[in-house]
Amino acid sequence: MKKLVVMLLVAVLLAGVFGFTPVKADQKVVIQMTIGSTKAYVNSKETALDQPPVIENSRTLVPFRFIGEAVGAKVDWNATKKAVSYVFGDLNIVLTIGSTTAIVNGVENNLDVAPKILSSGRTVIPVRFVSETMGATVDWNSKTKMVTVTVSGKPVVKFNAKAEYTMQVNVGPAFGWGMGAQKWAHLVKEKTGGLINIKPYFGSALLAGKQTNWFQAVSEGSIDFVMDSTINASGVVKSLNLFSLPFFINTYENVDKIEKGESGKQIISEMEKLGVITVALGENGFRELTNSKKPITKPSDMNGLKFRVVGSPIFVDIFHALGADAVSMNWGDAVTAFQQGAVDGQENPYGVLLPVKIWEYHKYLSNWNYAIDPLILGVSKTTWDTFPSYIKKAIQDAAIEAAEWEKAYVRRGLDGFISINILKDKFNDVPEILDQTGYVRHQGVQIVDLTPEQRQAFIDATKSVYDKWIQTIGQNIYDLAKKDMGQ
Ligand code: X2X
Repeated sequence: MKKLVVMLLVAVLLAGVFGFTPVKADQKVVIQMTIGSTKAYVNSKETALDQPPVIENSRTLVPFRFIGEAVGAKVDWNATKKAVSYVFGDLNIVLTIGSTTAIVNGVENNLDVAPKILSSGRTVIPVRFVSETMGATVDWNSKTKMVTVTVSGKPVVKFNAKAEYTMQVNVGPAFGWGMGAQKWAHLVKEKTGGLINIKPYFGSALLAGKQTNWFQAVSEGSIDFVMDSTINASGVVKSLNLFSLPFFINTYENVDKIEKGESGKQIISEMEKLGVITVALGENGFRELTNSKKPITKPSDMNGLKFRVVGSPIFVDIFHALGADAVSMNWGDAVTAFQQGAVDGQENPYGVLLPVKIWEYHKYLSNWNYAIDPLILGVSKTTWDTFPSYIKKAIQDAAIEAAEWEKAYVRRGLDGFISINILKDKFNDVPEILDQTGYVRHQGVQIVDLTPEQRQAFIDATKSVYDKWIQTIGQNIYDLAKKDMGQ
């Protein structure tokens, strides 16, 4: 009886303070708050805040206790640690004053803005992070400066991770690309407190070496993660052939502009519709031409030579347009073909030429930068949809970091000092070989740098490829890419 009276009293008190009855985790709740206003609404019922919401670093901060209790979470304040905690269903969120690290079920998440104690003496926290982590949606009306949090009423379900998640990688672990894949897996593990364990399968081991099958496997969900080339997916995602259009994207600035631009966004959203979520982009690199027969300075030098290309039809068209013979082959078979002289040449970036020791097979290299292949750091949508938002965030943050390192690693020495400085300043990494071109030359390879006139002859010879392939890529994507590059 006494207990009941106390409980009733508490309920009355709460209702008095907050003007509403706290809700349960499985109820639908709509909370509206406006910047600078102490009037808030919970399911249309007006209530007073003792501290109005504020904006900092483009993020809305709201009183910590109010939002937690309005959503229906249990809220706690630890004065010693200066930490706010929310318990909502199976979820446990801890935010610390002044810290941009939030801990969600033991997993670290980065915040754009740290919780703080305002001059009013009230603690405020980033509303979007807390609400979205609890599964609510957040709307921001920039006109009225009102933020609306809608809790859907879906109960929070504890996340059960698989013991192992698979990752497709076409090359081996010693390539910059392979090291990038390991870095991504490692960072995901670290950022998720060991919960998400990704195992890279090198050499397309899960695809029996058939590198051009990865997109299909990832989109179907038979492989969870991928760090692989756009070339190997371009048979399915036709717009990816943009990167293989001969002599179209000829500088690192241009590839960066496309990746960040509208054309890049469209290609990524096309892949998402097909079931592959791109969380970051790495790079294989500008593909250069090598062979065992002679220096190549003009298209006619390629007559009668047979080149190994990837099993992506645009490459066969390009080599035929240049008057050469081309044979499609998986990477797994290519090195044997170089060894046995079954082909005279091939094309691949420095990031592949060095670890494969191309000088053991080919003594001639032409720097012609004719195509580039970004690497997609992707997740199967089937797998992605099983992750709570805080896990998704950890996976994406890890991918962005791994891709930045990988891109700088494969570009090092090929873009002046830009990438060398990124490696050194951001990653405290000084690789042994900094001058990749010089290193290959030092191994006895004769390197041709095409003059602008020589390059023009290759461009002229491959014009016919444009007529056919712009249709396949999509005129719209092609036009957007030109715009992105400022052409
Ligand atoms: O097969 C190739 O040439 C490689 C390693 O560059 C790709 O996977 C596209």
